[in-house]
Amino acid sequence: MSATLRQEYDERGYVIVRNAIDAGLAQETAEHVHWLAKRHPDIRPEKFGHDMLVSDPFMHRLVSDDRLVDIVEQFLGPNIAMWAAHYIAKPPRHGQRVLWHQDGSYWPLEPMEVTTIWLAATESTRENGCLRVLPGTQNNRLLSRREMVDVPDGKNVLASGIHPSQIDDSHVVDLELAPGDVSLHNPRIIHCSEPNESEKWRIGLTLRYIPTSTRVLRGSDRAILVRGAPDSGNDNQYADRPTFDAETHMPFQGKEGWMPA
Ligand SMILES: O=C(O)CCC(=O)C(=O)O
Repeated sequence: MSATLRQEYDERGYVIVRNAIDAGLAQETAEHVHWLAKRHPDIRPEKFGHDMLVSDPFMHRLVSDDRLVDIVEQFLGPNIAMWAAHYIAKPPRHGQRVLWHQDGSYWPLEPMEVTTIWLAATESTRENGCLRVLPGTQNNRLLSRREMVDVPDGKNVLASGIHPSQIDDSHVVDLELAPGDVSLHNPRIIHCSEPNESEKWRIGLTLRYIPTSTRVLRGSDRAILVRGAPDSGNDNQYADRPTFDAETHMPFQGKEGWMPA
């Protein structure tokens, strides 16, 4: 384990890993969003969530990529599942904002042992609404949903957030990333992102990795086992390995490995 990576993550609540995956795979990830957008014109691309992705061979291929799993193994140990994937893909000019929040406020996990990988499929900059974090707030108490405010105005990816009066953003950090870079963040760190009013897409993929010993309290959730074994101490559910089908899935490099033998 890179001691610096862990130290930075523990001190600041986030860390950036440059070139975590190659440009070709980042490009395929962006293409996946455009492919999904054609199939689901009724769903905003900031909301391409886990249910749409959990049986998709490209998503299984991506989240199981050794380069990503090797990173999270340093935080989570040898038995790892990816419990929730979500594309937050902000289209040019009218991409939605994400209000200030702590991820753990929303999650049915016990204990809250989880590391997010935020994967940049395109450039993610201040201009197009990159992720913004408040370093050090990973040491704050996790707020409950009742302590947050609802903002159901249709302009936000999440319809709730921490009340602005509770936010001191004087030390905010913009996590500007290039395609293929990732950032990792702690489930307690306070973070947000601004709308995308630029001419460019901002495509990010959030991947929530857990040790298989973390109990998923919502029985309907299916995680993707990416390394090691399930834990006998819980009955977490796992998705089957999907089979590539040209009618229903986006073609991708290596799809042959996902076809029947
Ligand atoms: O992608 C974004 O803009 C926000 C991501 C986020 O809130 C998260 O990863 O929890």
